[in-house]
Amino acid sequence: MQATADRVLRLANHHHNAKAAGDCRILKAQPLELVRHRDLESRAEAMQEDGFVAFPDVLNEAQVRDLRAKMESIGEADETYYQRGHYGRSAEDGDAFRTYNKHIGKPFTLDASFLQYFDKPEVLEVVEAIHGPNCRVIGGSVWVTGAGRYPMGLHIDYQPIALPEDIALDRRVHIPIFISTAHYYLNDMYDELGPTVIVPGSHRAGRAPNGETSWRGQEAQSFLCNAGDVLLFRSDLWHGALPNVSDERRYMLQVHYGNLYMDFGYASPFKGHAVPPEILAQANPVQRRLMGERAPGGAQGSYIKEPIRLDRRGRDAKRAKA
Ligand SMILES: O=C(O)CCC(=O)C(=O)O
Repeated sequence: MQATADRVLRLANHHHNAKAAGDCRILKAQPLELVRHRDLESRAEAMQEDGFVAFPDVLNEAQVRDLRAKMESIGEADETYYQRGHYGRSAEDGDAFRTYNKHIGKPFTLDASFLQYFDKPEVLEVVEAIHGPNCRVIGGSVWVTGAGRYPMGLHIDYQPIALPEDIALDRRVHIPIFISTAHYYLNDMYDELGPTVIVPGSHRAGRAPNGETSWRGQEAQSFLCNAGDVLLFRSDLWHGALPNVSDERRYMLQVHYGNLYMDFGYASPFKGHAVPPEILAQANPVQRRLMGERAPGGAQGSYIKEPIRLDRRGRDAKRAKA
């Protein structure tokens, strides 16, 4: 382990996303200056230009409190989620220094109350604008990370088309956003709590980071926000997280969206995957569509320009009327 001027840590091994050269961990970052995009058009444009958009106050204080309590209550006993190793402590410090890491995938298969985060209107309208009206929820997670959580190296989540940088930068080249992730933050974020870091615009690198901490002079910056705010970012944006050097737990909910053809069926009860019927019964028509339900007789290719709205009987409302 070697620290460079206390800002970067280089590790021989890492556990996250082996393909993305995550052996370089950022320890300190300047805070990102947040631009408040207020309408759909500028938010959708920010996803193309900057690779992310922030949504302030998606959840109010009571909703933050409820979601945190829900995150605490699901899963196994608390003790199950401690793992060996603690950032900033060596093996000589002994077993007392373990790190809490509760990461539960697809929480909406465990509890119907997680469905409501699929279709928060201001977030979903941007998701539909970038992925198309027949987009899908393709996964998600509850993620609670305690003191001592290691920094997460810069990486990308998904980038199917690698390009030489000069081509990726060419404005005539338009790479679709295949996957995006919404992060719901449930703490007021500060540097010591291990915020997400991003390199604005780095989706135009055309490749994953390779041990770098910046791209074309743009350093990774920390996303500091208030509890209840949401960050939506595209899967080819370089991102990671600072270490948690506070004594608090960080609470975050992830919802992964994809365009129609990124629907691996792994969230979809309609493709043989396990969302229990009692949970499905509580999903509204939009949430069902986001999980892959197809309106009977409804087309669903990427040529569809507006979402198919289901009527109360689960039919394509437009066709049923016609
Ligand atoms: O924990 C974070 O803030 C970043 C999460 C992340 O990079 C990921 O899930 O790929």
